[in-house]
Amino acid sequence: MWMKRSSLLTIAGSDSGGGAGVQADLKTFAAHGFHGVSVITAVTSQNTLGIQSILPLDEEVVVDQLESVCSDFKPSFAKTGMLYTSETIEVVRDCLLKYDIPFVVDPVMRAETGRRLLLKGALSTLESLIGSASAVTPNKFEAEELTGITIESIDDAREAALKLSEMGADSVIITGGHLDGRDLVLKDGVFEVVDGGLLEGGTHGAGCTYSAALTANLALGSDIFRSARMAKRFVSEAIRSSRRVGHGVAPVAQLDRAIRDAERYTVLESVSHAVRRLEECEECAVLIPEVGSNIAMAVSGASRLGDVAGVEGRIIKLHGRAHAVGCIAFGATSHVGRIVLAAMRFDQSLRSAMNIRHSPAILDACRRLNLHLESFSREDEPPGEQTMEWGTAHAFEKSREKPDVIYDTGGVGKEAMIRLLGRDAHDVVDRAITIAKIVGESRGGGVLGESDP
Ligand code: PXL
Repeated sequence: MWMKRSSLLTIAGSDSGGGAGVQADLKTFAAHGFHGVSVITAVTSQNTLGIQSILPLDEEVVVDQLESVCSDFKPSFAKTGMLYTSETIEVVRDCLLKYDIPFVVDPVMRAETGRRLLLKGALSTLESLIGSASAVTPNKFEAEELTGITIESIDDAREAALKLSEMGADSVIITGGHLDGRDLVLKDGVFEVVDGGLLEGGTHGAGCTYSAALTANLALGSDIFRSARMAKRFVSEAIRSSRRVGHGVAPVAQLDRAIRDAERYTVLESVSHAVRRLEECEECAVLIPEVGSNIAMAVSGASRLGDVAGVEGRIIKLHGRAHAVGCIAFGATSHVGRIVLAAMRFDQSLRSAMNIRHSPAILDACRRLNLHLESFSREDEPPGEQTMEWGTAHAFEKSREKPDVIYDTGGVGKEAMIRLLGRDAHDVVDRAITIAKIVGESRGGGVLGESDP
């Protein structure tokens, strides 16, 4: 019976912290649309602060797992990570050759903390596994240990890659976290450098994620050069999306492109709808400050302004109504976008904000709604800071509970301002509309003009 091979196999250690190893590989396979199967070689007890213990599993248990998955799923590709002992490497090699499964070797040797993930005496057995691999993906340190060549330049990396290909691997990629972010790919004597630059973000699990993404792209039928470019793009995004989930190094976050695109669409819809409600609200013009207003909302895990949607060209007051000047787009507001990004550093669920006019009546309405208000003074701002980031962070640091409203009373040439925070754009605009109605009622039901007290 012909069967499409749609699963991928990882043979690696378990990382209880969910950042590297089997966990990273399975998430990466899933993000590429594959069913992932796994053979665990060792159980590491670890968190974002480091590895507390390592328990290698007996080779018999490794063989049992290999037989279970290879005999049924017929994985189209496999990848290896932490193998730890010579005995494990040998049984893994035998099984992959027996079932004729092409594989990528990520020659995992040490954790970031320096702890060994491959026993000293196992290096030469690992070399024999590399000899049968479709691709081997060492970082600079692993390539140095495997070849004895010190790598300080891309030319050194070329020499090391040639030596690794002489071991028998079809292709070699020396990954560039330590080579100014460049990866060097070699196949059949042809080199390609994949640029990337050094990225900001947590990197725990980046090596595993890279080699798993490479494996997925090879399984999808791309050649090694394209697979290397795609894997680089995937891991870069995973590093940028990393979150500080523990007290130490942030693990990378593998995001399914379709899910991410769907979330971006939902955010745009949410901001659009909120803006429409604001424009339709008769009382809301009172909320628009001289400098204009904006409503921003970020995707979950946002870390840059490109992840925050808002109104291009702001919301202004026109013919007694709030009026959006431009379209809703990501990266459209740096002012309110920075407030959202700063708030998310304290509470990831606070993904939306709107700046509104400062007035005693509006502050009073916020208090009547039992919102938690916090303020900052521009005079306290240290030189060289971005006001929105500093002011928001300062308010959170001062506050004993999560602030719903952050305001300041202005400064030289700076309009005083109130910022409403919320979970999403609907949440924020609900509050804005309620505040505007309260202010309107307290003025005797009339629509407010410029002279709100
Ligand atoms: O990133 C290398 C790696 C691979 N596999 C496991 C790990 C680590 C790093 O800590 O724990 C299980």
